[in-house]
Amino acid sequence: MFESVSDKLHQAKKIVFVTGAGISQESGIPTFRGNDGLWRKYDPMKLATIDAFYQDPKLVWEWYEDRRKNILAAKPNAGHIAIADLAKYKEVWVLTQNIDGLHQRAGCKNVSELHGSIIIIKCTVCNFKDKITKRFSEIPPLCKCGNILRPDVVWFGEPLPQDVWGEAMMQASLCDVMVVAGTSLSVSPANMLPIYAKQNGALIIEVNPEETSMSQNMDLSIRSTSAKALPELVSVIQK
Ligand code: BJW
Ligand code: ZN
Repeated sequence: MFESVSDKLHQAKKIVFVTGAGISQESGIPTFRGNDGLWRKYDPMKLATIDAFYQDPKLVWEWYEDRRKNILAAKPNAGHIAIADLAKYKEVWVLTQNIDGLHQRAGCKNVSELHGSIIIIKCTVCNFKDKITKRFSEIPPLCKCGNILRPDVVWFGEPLPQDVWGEAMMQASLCDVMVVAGTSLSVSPANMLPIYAKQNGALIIEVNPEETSMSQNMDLSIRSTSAKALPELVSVIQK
């Protein structure tokens, strides 16, 4: 799959992965778009905006509690593990749109969570923020200060955490190779990252069973799943 770019992969000093829901699909976590995607069943504007949250916090929280249960029971797959293995002997950075924490659970250290984390819960009013894995007995859960808690994720119309986005732009601009895996690249500003990498002359590889809006701009498109393709990418570098 990757033989045509093996020299560039070997020479690369910094490899950045931009990942999306597709990389966790083989861990049993549904994607958003496409035939089996969450947005086929649910309206994003009723679940993934701050207005929707304040309009019906119970509905939004029930959706998140279901997803938290599934995500906390899920395990990293061969795609997550391959990236973590590569990081043992190459400079690797992961810029993920995922909120599931599976890259970190696979052992990856340099992970920027562009859209936050479903495991971190924060208060809508005070500074409370903590990792909480237990199920909440009351929905919506309340903070000690009396206000509603929310998952520390980025909803539509909300800015990405400034420090995380700053780091992501820098990593994308400095890499020699960018691997874009399991994302439709339909959400901004994350979909700008391959453009920053390209502007810096990086080699850009896409791993996705389907074509995306940026496939034409890729140096190589691998039409396969990430759990199949990413271990192969790592073995080409190891040879
Ligand atoms: C596989 C596979 C396998 C399958 N192996 N591959 C008009 C109105 C309002 C807003 C906007 C607008 N136009 C543009 C915007 C901006 C908006 C946006 O981009 N909207 C577009 C949808 C149009 N963006 C935002 O609002 C962002 N914020 C922002 O811009 O702030 C600006 C601002 C500045 C200052 C002040 C205020 C604001 C925030 C975006 C937040 C996105 N949030 C979500 C939910 C997170 C929480 C949660 O999960 O509950 O993030 S939406 C959802 O989409 C989630 C994902 O991270 C994100 C990206 O999806 P992803 O990962 O690409 O998944 P899919 O499903 O799209 O694709 C999966 C891919 O995998 C497919 O290609 C498959 O083929 C592939 N695949 N199996 C490999 N096994
Ligand atoms: Zn509070």
